Parts: sequence; structure tokens; C-alpha cells
Amino acid sequence: MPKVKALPAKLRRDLYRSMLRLRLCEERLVELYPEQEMRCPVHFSIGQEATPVGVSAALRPDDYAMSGHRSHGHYLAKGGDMNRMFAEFYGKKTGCASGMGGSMHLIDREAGFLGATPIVASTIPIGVGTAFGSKMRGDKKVTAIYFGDGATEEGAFHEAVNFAVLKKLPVLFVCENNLYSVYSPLSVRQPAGRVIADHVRAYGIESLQGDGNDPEEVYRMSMTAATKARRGGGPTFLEFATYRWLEHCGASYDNDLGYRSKAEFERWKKKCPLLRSRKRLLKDKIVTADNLKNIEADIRAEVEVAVNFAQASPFPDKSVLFKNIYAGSGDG
Ligand SMILES: Cc1ncc(C[n+]2csc(CCOP(=O)(O)OP(=O)(O)O)c2C)c(N)n1
Ligand SMILES: [Mg+2]
Repeated sequence: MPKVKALPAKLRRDLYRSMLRLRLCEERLVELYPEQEMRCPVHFSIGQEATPVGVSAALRPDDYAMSGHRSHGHYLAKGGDMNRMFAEFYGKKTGCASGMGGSMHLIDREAGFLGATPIVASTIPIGVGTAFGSKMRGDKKVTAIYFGDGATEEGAFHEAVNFAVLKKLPVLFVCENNLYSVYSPLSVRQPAGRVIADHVRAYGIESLQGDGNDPEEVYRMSMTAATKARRGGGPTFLEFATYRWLEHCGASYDNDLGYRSKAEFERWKKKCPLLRSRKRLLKDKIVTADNLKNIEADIRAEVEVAVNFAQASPFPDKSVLFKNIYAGSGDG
């Protein structure tokens, strides 16, 4: 591989910090979830932090992003409010979806995070619509749409890619390929030997694969794609290889179920995006051990503020229960 120029030190440090923020948020969530005060299903992305962080660093604050059921990292990395995220987990009025949505319905319009819904692939055409709007307005904004390998098996994905290519829309299709859809590995879902990125290329879209556990690689690829999109060059499909550590849904490990091997799990744990980044930053003298400690302490304090905010917030009033269920039934 040709040698690439190193990224600026500050950016490399920021990428690490941002990943640690996602990790510590979710680790705190793992501790608190069994208390049963948060009653929404939760899909963790521990192990998958590098992709949202690398993509978001390539986006501008007013660019857009959308996601699905596993969206904490996508929301936070795009600038979503941490206090309001925890409040949403607790079903509180101060939550980012007013406590009505839970973990799978995060939204922060001010941060450009236009929403997440758990119907697999459902936000892909919506994100393409957003990008279509940007193109019509000429506002130079880019939309990043996150989804898993499983979502590429949905019809909505294929229609959306075709339309984005046809209209040359400013979209980053970001596929986090973690090898599984719930307990089903790719081998029982797609023909042997298929590479998702190759398959999708047939639509006439630039389609690339990258290391989804390396925030710097994700950043470089996303930056190239975002710059192209902003200049009118159309969409890019980015397939990032990564791995979820915890069970599909919930705060436990589920390796005892036998749907994936211990050896595979251990192999991916060694590729922990934080571990690798930390090693590289120390080796390149971008940070010291003391810097790392301070970064961690700062983030832990921020997370505690968010948890306290959420716990101290009131529940929504019962009168809102039937609002926002059908168009026109709520406040907007
Ligand atoms: C249309 C639809 N079908 C099935 C489900 C149930 N379901 C929820 S998450 C999930 C797995 C999706 O896998 P993938 O897209 O690879 O995302 P990952 O969970 O691996 O991040 C499934 C099948 C759903 N929510 N929506
Ligand atoms: Mg998957």
C-alpha cells in the first residue's frame, strides 16, 4: 500500500477522544441498564466506535445523518446532546424524542442528526430524500446514512441506491458490516463469496471497503466521499468491516448461544478500535499516558452529568400519550 501522509495530531487525538466518549457512555449504560429504570430495548455498539467517529469527523456540523436501531454512536458523534440521549433512554420529558421513543428513536435536528428508526433500512430512502432536497436547494450539504450488513438485503436499500445514483445525490451510504443480522451470519443470508461492496457497485456507484475499526481510515475515505458529493460528484457506498461485542440487543454478552465462535470474538476484540488507536497515539507521541488519563476523567465527568440530568428529569405528562401518533395529532 502506498504510504499516506499522517493526519494532523489534533485530529488524531480528537478521533480517539470521540471514540472513548462513545465507549464510556455505553459502558455506563451497561452498568445502569440492569436496574430496569430504562425500559426501552437497547442495541449497543461497543467495538464499533471507529466508524461513526471517522464519518462524523468528515462531515460539517450542518450536514445530515440518519441511522437505525444501533444508533447511539451515530447520534453522539454527529454532535447529538448526551444529556438528552440518556434522558431518552429513561423515557423522560427532557429526552431528545421527548421520552416517547427510547434508544432506537434518537434525533437531534440542531446537530443535523435527523433521526433513527428501528425498521431495518427504513431511513435509507429518507436520507436519500434529504439529499435530494439538498441538491434541489443547492445547499451543498451531505447526508450520511448508516445501516448494517443486514439492511443491504432489504428492497428499500436497493431502490434508494439506484435513485441516488440516477440523481447524483450527495449521499454517503455507510454500511457497518459486523457480519451478523441478529444471530444469522452472512453465510446463511447471502451467496458464498459475495462481497457487499462489489455487489452494490453494479448500480454504477463508487463502492469501497475499509477497516471499520480504524477511525483514521474511516475518516480519510469519508472525507474523500463527502468532498466529491459536495462538488456534485454523487453518492459513494462505503462498507466498513467491524464487529459488535455485546449481544444483538441488550447489555450482556451472548457468546454462550453458540452462533459465533469464541475464536472469532477474541480475534475481533484484539482489533478494538480504542486499543489500536491508543497504541498508535502513544507510539507517535501524540499523547502521553497522563493526557490519556485526563481525557478519560473529563469524559467520565460528562457522562455522570448526563446520567444525573436524565435521572432527575420528570416523566412526560400522561396527556401527551396520544400525541404525535398520526400526522396532525401532535405539536408538529
Ligand atoms: C424490516 C425489519 N425486519 C426485521 C427487523 C428485526 N431486526 C431488528 S435488528 C435486525 C438485524 C439487522 O442487522 P444489521 O442490519 O446487520 O444491523 P446490526 O444489528 O448488525 O447492527 C433485525 C433483523 C426489523 N427491525 N425491521
Ligand atoms: Mg450486522
